[in-house]
Amino acid sequence: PRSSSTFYQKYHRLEDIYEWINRTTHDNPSTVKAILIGSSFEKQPLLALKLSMNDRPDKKAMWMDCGIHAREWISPAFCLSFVQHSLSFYKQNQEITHILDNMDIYVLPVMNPDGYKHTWTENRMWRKNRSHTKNTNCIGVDLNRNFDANWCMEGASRDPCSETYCGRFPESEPESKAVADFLRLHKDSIHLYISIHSYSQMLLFPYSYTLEEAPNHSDLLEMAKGAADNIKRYHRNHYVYGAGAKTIYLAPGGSDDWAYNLGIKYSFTFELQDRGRYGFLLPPSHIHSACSEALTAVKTVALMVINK
Ligand code: ING
Ligand code: ZN
Repeated sequence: PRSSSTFYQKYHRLEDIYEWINRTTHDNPSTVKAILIGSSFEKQPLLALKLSMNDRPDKKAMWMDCGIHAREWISPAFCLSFVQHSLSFYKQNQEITHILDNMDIYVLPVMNPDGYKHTWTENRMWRKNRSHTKNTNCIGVDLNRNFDANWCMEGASRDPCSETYCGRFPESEPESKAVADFLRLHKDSIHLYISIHSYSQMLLFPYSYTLEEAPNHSDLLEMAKGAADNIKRYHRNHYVYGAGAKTIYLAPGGSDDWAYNLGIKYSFTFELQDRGRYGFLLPPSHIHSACSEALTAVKTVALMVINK
């Protein structure tokens, strides 16, 4: 059960994550709400949690999604541990208390439930969602190429069999459409967007679809550097940071670039552990350190956004 301390040191199948969402809302009725933002291609619910500790008017908010890519298991594991940390250490830890007093936090633990389920039952290395395309036997769209940000240009593929297939049109997929719709609806309050991936230990920010610098590049660079410096200082681990296109590769249609262009000026993609030894197959014994580092990064940028 969720109460045992080892829950957050393991990976969990989809049904167990839904059960965890249910329990978390029931155990914290005044501070946590589940929001159904849509449903997946296979009709699994897309459930986000809203953490809100007070009714202060005009409060800022942040959005964090995990599990866009099915095989990146450390990502949903982090969303769960982040919510657990927030609820356990509110009024205990000064930083998380300051963040929650000044921000509502939306967390989508599994953005690609169909793909995630598939990695537990059929193919551990599946990346895309599980949608069907006419006239091909190939399945799935890369949800992080399906957003309307220079959609399907260099760095994505029009081939439905490719791992970076961009889909038939921007937001063609119910999973990306649900997130985009939610962000459009809440864009006036959401000041910080974070998407959690693995692996490679990188703190990335816009743009990934072009080599041009974002208008507030120096702000984003300072925030990512602050996060990487804190990870180095508190966890003795190394994270590379920078604009996506220059740091990793050109990739159009990504969620962070799209959120940025929507007006969410602090927008990040964090690539968690490791740097390639285990890759997507990060052993459960590494979950704790990977999540601690990611927590440090999220706290660092959230505190900086509150003070802007
Ligand atoms: N990396 C990301 C990917 O979708 C990325 C890199 C970040 C692309 C931001 C676009 C925008 O390829 C992984 N590991 O998925
Ligand atoms: Zn990914």
